[in-house]
Amino acid sequence: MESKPTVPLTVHQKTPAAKGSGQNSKLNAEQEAGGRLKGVQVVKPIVYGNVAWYLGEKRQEDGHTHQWNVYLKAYDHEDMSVYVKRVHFKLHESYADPNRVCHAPPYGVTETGWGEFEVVIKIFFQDSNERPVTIYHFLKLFDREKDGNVKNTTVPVNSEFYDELVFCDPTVKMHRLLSHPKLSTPEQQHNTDYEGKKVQDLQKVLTAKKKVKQEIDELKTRLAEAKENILKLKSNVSS
Ligand code: SLL
Repeated sequence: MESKPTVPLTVHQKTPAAKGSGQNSKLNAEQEAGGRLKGVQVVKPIVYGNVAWYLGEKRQEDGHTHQWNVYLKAYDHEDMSVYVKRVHFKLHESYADPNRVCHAPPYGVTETGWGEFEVVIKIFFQDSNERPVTIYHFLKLFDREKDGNVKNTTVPVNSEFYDELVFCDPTVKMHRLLSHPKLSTPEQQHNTDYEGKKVQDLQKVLTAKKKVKQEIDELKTRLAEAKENILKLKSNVSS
């Protein structure tokens, strides 16, 4: 997912087409009964990942070499607790208490350790009728050379990803929470320059498009030449 191009970061909402008044009261009754809003989609951009720092040496007592923080946050710094009930972070079983739970932002775990592993991040919503969303994040402690060897560096290592929570046909309650006027959490810069990445990705797409067009043009020329050759050969054979 790391190389995934960034996508529009807005919340898209489609409201169902207005119905006649009779239909409307039926719709309201359905909604109040805990129905779902058919055709409505809400997108919430998120960022998750980890940062890790080398402790400077291998700790005598436990062999730990790094301190790290694994996190989940809103891309636009909104307070996710309006619609998120809690976030579970499941660590490697070598940790004494691998199941960590955050009931409020900042959603994250800070720990020390010696090895890399996959962290399972599970997001539970304020309306328990919305199924929890699970994200798998590989906790990165080491930067590697192209050949796979660990780089000897003391600068913090960061592995961060952009993604989106997409709510299709949300429940009425969930839709109300998702549409809540935004409250923000203390603004903190992301570790990745997503706006810069967006420009770079767009440039890459344009360059690739130009290359594909060039190749098509070359193939067209070769095809025309081949057709011409066939015609020549045919007329040679018949004469
Ligand atoms: C590895 N497959 O071998 C991985 C496992 C486990 C990481 C990594 C310390 C735990 C503790 C820790 O860093 N575990 O001492 O509580 O690289």
